Amino acid sequence: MERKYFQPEIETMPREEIKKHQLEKLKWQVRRIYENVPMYKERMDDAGVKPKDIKELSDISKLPFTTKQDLRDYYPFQLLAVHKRDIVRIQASSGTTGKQIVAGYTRNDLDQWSNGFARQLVAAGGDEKSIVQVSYGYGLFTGGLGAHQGSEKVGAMVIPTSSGNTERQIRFMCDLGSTHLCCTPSYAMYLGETVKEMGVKNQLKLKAGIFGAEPWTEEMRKQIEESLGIKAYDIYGLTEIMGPGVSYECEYQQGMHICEDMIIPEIIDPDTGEVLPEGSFGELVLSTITKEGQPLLRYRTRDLCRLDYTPCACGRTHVRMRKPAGRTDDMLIIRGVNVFPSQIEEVLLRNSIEVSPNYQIVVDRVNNTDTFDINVELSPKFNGDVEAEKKNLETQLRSMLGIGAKIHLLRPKSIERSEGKARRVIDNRKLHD
Ligand code: DLL
Repeated sequence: MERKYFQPEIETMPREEIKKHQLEKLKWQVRRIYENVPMYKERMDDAGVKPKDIKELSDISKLPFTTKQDLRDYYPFQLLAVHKRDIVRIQASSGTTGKQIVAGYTRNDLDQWSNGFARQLVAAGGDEKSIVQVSYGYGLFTGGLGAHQGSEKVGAMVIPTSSGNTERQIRFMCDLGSTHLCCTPSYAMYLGETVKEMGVKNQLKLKAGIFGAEPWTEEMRKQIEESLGIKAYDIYGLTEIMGPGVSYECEYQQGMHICEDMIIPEIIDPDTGEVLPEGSFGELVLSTITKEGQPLLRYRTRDLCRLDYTPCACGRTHVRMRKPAGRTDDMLIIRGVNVFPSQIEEVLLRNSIEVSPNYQIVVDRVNNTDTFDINVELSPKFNGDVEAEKKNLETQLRSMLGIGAKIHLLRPKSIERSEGKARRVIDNRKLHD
């Protein structure tokens, strides 16, 4: 019989029990952090809050926030709550701006993280007979090793191809009969494109894909599913908390279940820091309540989403987060208007017969005015009027964004493909600051 959950007793735990478990772990975590991490002790003292003040779950809002800047300021080991010798792995993220940040994991932390990913693989129909091709990059980025160790935990056969060397990837996929593919959605799009060119779609044994690490739209999901003949699942995570597996989709795909036995989520107003009522849209804040190595309290992810506490048909009781709509720091402000790359992607994918979803946004400032250009590839089948298509896209974008952008339609394959996270935005304004 097909396995439904990886850890049924945890994944379907009644909500009252989840809350009890969370309160117990939160008290434990706050106490040890206060005793072992000087930054937190100082901040809690400044805020006049002691570990004994955490009496119920809502007391979490008394605790100070943690930001990415803190991870930079206390780089590399000053936020560890254990001795360095207990750390068995370092993962890091460079980001597009700023200094490196690192995250240290104990053996137990790695085991828990593996459980997070394993829950996703099983939810995506995986089991010990599955053949999982991991095409996320291996190394300091958490995608490769996270998917790898989680799949091994399920007992699947893992093919650690990492990203790149696309035709060879696809040969392996056909020859070894990979059933599950793990990579970024942009790389999945590229793989789908190459499968088509190689004419090998009928040789694939793929059933499902586990894609994350960057925002992607429902339209992109449809294209990937179509090109590879699979069901595509969304997985979320971040280096600072744990890589892929912080949250994951079940077969109903109505948001990603957050591993609430390990993490307490909150939604705050990104401007005021105030906790918002259930169901509100805002910034996701995460507290790691079981992590030993580098636990974080109220970490501001910068990701914007909504939490959904309504029951899920899959039987899992852990809260679902809606697909992050963007990041507070990804948001572009162009001529005073807030623009998220995901809005542009949505328009392009709506027009997928005429254009491909490969695009790049270029923003600059000329004579104190922002310029806003979007390079888009025409689809290989396009045989219409280029000028008319350009006008059509410009009109749709104006109505979506509220400001005008200049569209440049390019020949197919002229924008560089991504093997990891796609780089969609080139903001030249920063260079002049
Ligand atoms: O991207 C971890 C990961 C690897 C997740 C593989 C999923 C799969 P970072 O490089 O630290 O870690 O980037 C974290 O990526 O704060 C989000 O802004 C974004 N992100 C991650 N997953 C998703 C997703 C990994 N499913 C940052 N949808 C996060 C939208 C995502 N954005």
